[in-house]
Amino acid sequence: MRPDLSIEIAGIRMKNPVMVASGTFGYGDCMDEFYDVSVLGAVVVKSISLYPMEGNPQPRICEVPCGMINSIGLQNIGVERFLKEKMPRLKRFSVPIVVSIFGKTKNEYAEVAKRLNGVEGISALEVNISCPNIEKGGIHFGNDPITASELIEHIRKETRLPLFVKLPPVLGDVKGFIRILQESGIDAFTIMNTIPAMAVDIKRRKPLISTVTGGLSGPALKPIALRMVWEAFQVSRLPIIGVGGIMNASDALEFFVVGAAAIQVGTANFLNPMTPVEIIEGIRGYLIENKMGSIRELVGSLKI
Ligand code: RRO
Repeated sequence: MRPDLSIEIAGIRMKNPVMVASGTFGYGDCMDEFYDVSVLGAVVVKSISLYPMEGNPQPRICEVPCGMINSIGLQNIGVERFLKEKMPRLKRFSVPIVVSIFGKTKNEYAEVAKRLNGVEGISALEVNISCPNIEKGGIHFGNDPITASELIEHIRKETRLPLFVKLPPVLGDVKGFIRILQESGIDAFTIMNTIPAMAVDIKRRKPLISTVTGGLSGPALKPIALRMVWEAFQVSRLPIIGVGGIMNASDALEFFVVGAAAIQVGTANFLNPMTPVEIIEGIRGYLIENKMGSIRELVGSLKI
């Protein structure tokens, strides 16, 4: 018998627990050249702000031995153009669309949420309180659980859509953060964003990206993200979406075992766009081999 890969998060039914992470799939414009996007559990689009943003100057991406560093700086077309130019095509994918939202202020986040509320084809919002590459907003809301909760309560007033919150990686007290934030009206945690990092060109003695520091992603993140998901799982009554350095099915399986209800594939999309599809097949194979009827049996099954 084929195992059941389907899950439900915040009332959203997904065929399987494999999503693509924000910023690694754009607005889905060219990914359907590689595969039928409707095989995915869900798509998270690049963070959208109230007004268009140009992003940071080049160079804004560099490779490092264990992954890559980016400083895109929230480049996006703004909520109005997103709705007019991108949503009509995205909703035809017949896959849940999660829109990542960003603001420089509480009111900006809330305004973006308001404009996305009730739009056909949008299943949830992922509140990005963890972008490491901007001077205002983003990470400044993610450093402390009280500030983050106030932001969520503000956004909650403007939308009936389920809210995922994407956390930063550097939290002193993960359990304390989760305990407070889960009372704010959110529906799921996305753990985690990139880690502030840098790289240097020693010939020129210059940073490899224009903003000096950026966000590290890729394989280096996996052990850190796993530990965060595991700690969050101990105290969370909400589902956890695990993300960080997932390059193959085996990486993804580790996240389910430590408590993730779903996962997101990020940097791996740049290396091999087929990764999410291969991961779905790999998870299915593992469940068959281990005689498990459902992915849900695996979640939080770590033996200590
Ligand atoms: O655009 C970015 O520079 C960016 C964002 Br919004 C984010 O959430 N995480 C990241 O590594 N880069």
